[in-house]
Amino acid sequence: MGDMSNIRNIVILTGAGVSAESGIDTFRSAGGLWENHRVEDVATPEAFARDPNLVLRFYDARREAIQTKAPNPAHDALARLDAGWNGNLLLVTQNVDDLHERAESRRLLHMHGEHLNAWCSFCDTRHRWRAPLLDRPPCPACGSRALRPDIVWFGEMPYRMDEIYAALREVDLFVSIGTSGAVYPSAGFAQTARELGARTLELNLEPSQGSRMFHECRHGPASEVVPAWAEEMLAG
Ligand code: BV8
Repeated sequence: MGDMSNIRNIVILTGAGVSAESGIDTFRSAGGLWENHRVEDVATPEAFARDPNLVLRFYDARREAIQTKAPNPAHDALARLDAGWNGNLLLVTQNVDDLHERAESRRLLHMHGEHLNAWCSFCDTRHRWRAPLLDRPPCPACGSRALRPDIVWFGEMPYRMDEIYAALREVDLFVSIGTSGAVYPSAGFAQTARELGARTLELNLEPSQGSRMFHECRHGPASEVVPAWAEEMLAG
């Protein structure tokens, strides 16, 4: 990892690979298919407008499934690092499961939304939601039947981008964990960090589409490579 003494501000980006060993399917290992639909064809506002029941069934199934899963050693190691790191640390996850929260990461944001939230497209309120949305339950705030998954679909603006870029401007070490580097703008963060002079590290099962952007890559299952890296950082 080279000279780590001057690392103070860390930004970590996680993707589906950090949840894979918890039993949550990644997008592209399963060929990105769900009932013969590509995720890019279901996770869009157009798909929701065209066939809302198909999209709601897709998200109801995944919302239910994540509630049967548990954090793995990678989530736990990231939470330990969050608790023990004296500098700035921001965990930006692309994942819409709640495993980082359940591992007790605190300095965390979901740039692509959360399965366990419902968003009312009529009154723009968000509600913690564990049940299905297929039967179009009424919004707790306005009573309309306009609840949708609180998920950033393709073509929609990811959440809290201003906070992410503010953190990237100060970053000393950018770490990408368990993501294929297939989707933007998240896939561009490593280049942004590198251009700003930060060190960049990839922890992934295998080389990603963006591996060449990283000063260092460590390949292996997240449950092994992430705890090893987190302990190294905490050992200073
Ligand atoms: C936007 C929520 C603009 C949905 C998601 C052409 C060129 C470039 C870009 C585009 C283009 N056409 C369109 C775009 C933009 C588009 C995009 O990038 N498309 C891609 C497909 C080309 N992006 C968008 O639309 C974004 N919005 O650009 O808005 C805009 C501007 C102004 C105003 C308004 C709008 C929005 C993107 C967000 C989409 N939503 N998720 C849901 O979850 O249902 S994306 C979804 O896929 C995930 O959230 C994640 O972000 C993304 C990538 O998935 P990964 O997490 O990386 O998972 P993947 O399966 O791909 O990889 C897993 C990795 O883990 C692998 O590398 C594997 O090796 C590794 N792994 C597996 N097991 C393990 C492991 N690693 C360690 N241990 C293991 N055990």
